[in-house]
Amino acid sequence: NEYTFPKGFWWGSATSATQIEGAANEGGKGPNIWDYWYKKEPNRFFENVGPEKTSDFYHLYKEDIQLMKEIGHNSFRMSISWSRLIPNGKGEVNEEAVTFYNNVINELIDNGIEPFVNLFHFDMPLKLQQVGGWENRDVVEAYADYAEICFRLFGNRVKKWFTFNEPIVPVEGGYLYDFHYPNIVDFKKAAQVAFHTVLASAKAIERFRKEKVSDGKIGIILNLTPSYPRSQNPYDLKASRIADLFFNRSFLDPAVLGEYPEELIEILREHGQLPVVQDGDLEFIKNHTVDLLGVNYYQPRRVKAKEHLPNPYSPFMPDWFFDNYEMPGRKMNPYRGWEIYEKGIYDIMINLKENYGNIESFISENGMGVQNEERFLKDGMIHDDYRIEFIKGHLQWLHKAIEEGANCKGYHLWTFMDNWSWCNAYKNRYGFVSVDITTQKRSLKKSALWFKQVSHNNGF
Ligand code: BGP
Repeated sequence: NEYTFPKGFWWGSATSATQIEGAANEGGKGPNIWDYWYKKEPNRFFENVGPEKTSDFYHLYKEDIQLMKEIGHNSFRMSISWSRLIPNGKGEVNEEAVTFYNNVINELIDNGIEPFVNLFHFDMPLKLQQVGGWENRDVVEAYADYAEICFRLFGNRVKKWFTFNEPIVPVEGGYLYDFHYPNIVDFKKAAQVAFHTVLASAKAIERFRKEKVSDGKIGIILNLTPSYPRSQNPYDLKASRIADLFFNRSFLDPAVLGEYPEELIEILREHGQLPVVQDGDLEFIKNHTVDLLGVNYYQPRRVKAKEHLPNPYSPFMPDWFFDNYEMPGRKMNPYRGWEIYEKGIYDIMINLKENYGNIESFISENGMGVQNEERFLKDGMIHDDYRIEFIKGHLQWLHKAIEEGANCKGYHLWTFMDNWSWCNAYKNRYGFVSVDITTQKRSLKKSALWFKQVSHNNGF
């Protein structure tokens, strides 16, 4: 090997319940916001493909776990669908769901694959959204109860838990930029929702530790988008620092350090945008930080100082403080449109090492979405050499960070198999395994065979 990773490195992939399970109206599952929104507006982004069937993991999980094993997974991230387990969000537990998740967890373990279980991946139970979702503090308590139920049911076998995946995305999508339900644009509500999810994560951690789920660990998964200024001039630097405060540190600091950055609080105070916080909340957050951090990394954020002052009568937005900057010559994913910047993964890891106590971490998502991937089909296999190059490029930088002391324990690709996604149905394909959505036939892509070798050799 030219690049060998630390012994026991976690090789695998990530998924989420709504995106892979299907069976949305089966097995006693209650609706979540995605089932509801799709039904209400099937043409919004969904192109008439909803989450009701997706890749049918609910029925095909055994076959899928065999494929995971075949391609060298030693770990796999899934999420529990809150509204499958507890159809109304609180109250009665659905026994069919308990059986399903027990079966999946046992099947993974029996095949030598460690389950990493996430409690919330964008999928608010509809009943709870109807009372305000994360805007409503009661939902924080309902979530803590749900978390505790999961720890009690599955904690004897699941040793890696995550309170949230990308909690900032429902804030941005649902309350700022109009791409998640309830598609409201209101910064003050966004700040409240963000605060309540940070608090909810801390409450789940409290329940976890009270439960003493043996030697398990609990973490959070954050999408970190390193913020790079156009230049070193003080205006660009400030713009970049503020973007970092809004989009990274608003969750990273309270989750890992237990404290919000002072400068962020000052900005919100100055503009009258602070959320409602009860006595004791900040101390509670301080006392319930994570053991483990999952990092989802797709692309950086490039930022420059504002060219025009924002209109003070327009609604307050993070974008008052910076403009996005398209760096000339940046490398783009030609099949989807996101920037590819492999070194970002290194910068994130070094930042965690230097400023976040070198917390135990892993890459919990990284991946390359490709539209119309069938065009790379040759002899029955998708030859996704671009994905192999993408993964390699990121792993090389990750390796360098580890050599320099970063405490990174693994790499999970987004995603195991092609699946339904929030705002593009089946358009962007990311999987190691391709899925024909009419027949549900699975086929390994070339990257899956390559990854099998990487996992087998613990490097490449
Ligand atoms: C992450 C989410 C995933 C997944 C991925 C790809 O932000 O955690 O759920 O969807 O992005 O994004 P997309 O499907 O929009 O291309």
